[in-house]
Amino acid sequence: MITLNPEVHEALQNGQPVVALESTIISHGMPYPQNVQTAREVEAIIRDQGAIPATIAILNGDIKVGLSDEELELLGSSKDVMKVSIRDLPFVTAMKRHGATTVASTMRIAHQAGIRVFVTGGLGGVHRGAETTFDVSADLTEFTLSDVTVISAGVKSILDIGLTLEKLETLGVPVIGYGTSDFPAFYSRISGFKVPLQLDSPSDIANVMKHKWDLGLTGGISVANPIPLEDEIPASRIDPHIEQALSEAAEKGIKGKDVTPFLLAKISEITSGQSLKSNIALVKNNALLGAQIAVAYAKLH
Ligand code: PSU
Ligand code: MN
Repeated sequence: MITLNPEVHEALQNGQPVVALESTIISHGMPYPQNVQTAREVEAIIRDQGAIPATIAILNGDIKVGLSDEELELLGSSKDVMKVSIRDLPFVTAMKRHGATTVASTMRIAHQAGIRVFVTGGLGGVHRGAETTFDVSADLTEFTLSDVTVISAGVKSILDIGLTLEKLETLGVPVIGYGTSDFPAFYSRISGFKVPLQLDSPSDIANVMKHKWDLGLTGGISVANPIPLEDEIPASRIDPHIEQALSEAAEKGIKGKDVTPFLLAKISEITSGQSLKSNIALVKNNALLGAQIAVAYAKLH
């Protein structure tokens, strides 16, 4: 059911490092054409480190692992791309639609393809007010099912960061801060929440991956990589904008899968693109680390 592009297929067969990339960030997280441009640059960063990039998306109902340049352009420019989490996979494939995969569905497809490292921007999590809305991203439960290490810049404070960390603990997910003792908050290096574990090198992270899965502990690992200092928007500056976006979402009655894309677009609008610049920088920074982890992990085999 999954189409591996030939380069990814060969790399996986030869035990070479491969890094999966999600596509919701391209179609629902950034505007065109910066989204396609960023996706290409991210792939180039991964190649520079000696790994093969595999962007995951659904085109005309086909689950693709590794996209050509034309496919990337189609995904980034088309208005007709569905945001596809786990529950949407059978619909989008049966109806032969285009779909962009979230962290949850990208993890599952990467796992099925045998890819152990996946780079994204920010994770979904427990939304603020989840005690009444029940809005908890399927990204979190996916960490119990797919054996993939996910590199993110932490979670945005559009979410309840404390509850998200509690939920990850309940689900048995190792959460590792890369070179930090403070869990990062996407635009901001510091959230005020301590990270449960800290590691400072890609090879140490690769080692933890090997031990987790050798122990028979199935599921994912979350690596939280702070945004580079020069690209950071400190919490004191971004938080009022996030509050504004959250209250507009509430006023408009935005619900379900539309919540996260609405908030992302709103924050970018309010900051006149400054948040977009930071978003791009942190994804590239995550790609660099993810490729280094994939290279280190391939050496252990
Ligand atoms: N958080 C971000 N940027 C993103 C997303 C989350 O800071 O682009 C995307 C990811 O694809 C994530 C999805 O998997 O939103 C989560 O959506 P939901 O909250 O509807 O589960
Ligand atoms: Mn949700």
